[in-house]
Amino acid sequence: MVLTLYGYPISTCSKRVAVVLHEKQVPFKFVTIDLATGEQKAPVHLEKHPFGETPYIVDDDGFVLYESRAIARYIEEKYAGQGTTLIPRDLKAKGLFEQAVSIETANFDPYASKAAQEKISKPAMTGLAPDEAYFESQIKELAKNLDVYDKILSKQKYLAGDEITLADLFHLPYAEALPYTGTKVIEERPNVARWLSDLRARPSWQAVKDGVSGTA
Ligand SMILES: N[C@@H](CCC(=O)N[C@@H](CS)C(=O)NCC(=O)O)C(=O)O
Repeated sequence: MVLTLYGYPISTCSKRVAVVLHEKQVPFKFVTIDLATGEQKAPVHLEKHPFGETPYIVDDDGFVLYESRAIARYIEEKYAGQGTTLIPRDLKAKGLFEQAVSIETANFDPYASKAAQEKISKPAMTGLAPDEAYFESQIKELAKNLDVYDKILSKQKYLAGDEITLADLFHLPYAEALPYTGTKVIEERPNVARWLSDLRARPSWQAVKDGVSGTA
């Protein structure tokens, strides 16, 4: 048996897990849960993910885990000696990694995800026009935070130092989506732009950015 990732090919959270599986060179099966028809709320999936969301994994021994960032950490620790090292082992480097993870969750994801959902997912899923004022309010907050990112990234290659970590990869799904909203918050900040262009060029991201598929 191999690890199975249950998700939706173009969903940001499924891509967040898949990019890590590629970095760690872990073969996986991919099972599509059709978000467009609400399949994630079917009892068979609620049994595994009680919040009725995607993604979740069923590991080769039957172990079930949901929440994309928790899955990413589990994969990194299970396959610590394989592929790219994505969580530092040294105490202080690990502290800086945890700091970077918190920055992504507190200062990037809430604004980037709401902006992308308003401008891209809402019209695509409901046919409703985006609320431009709401979109702009999210971009304004994000821009303030990205100014700080730009300073941090003027001194180091990645968010936790000079080595790539999960904290960097966690940004990729919404960083990829943002330019499609028409915003220039990334390209207007040279160090942020350099950092993301480096991450987006990685073979792991190239393999999943247009849609996740299994490798086993
Ligand atoms: N914090 C969760 C978020 C999960 C989530 O929002 N998943 C979305 C796809 S990106 C989903 O399944 N939406 C369908 C729904 O909520 O019904 C994670 O990172 O895994």
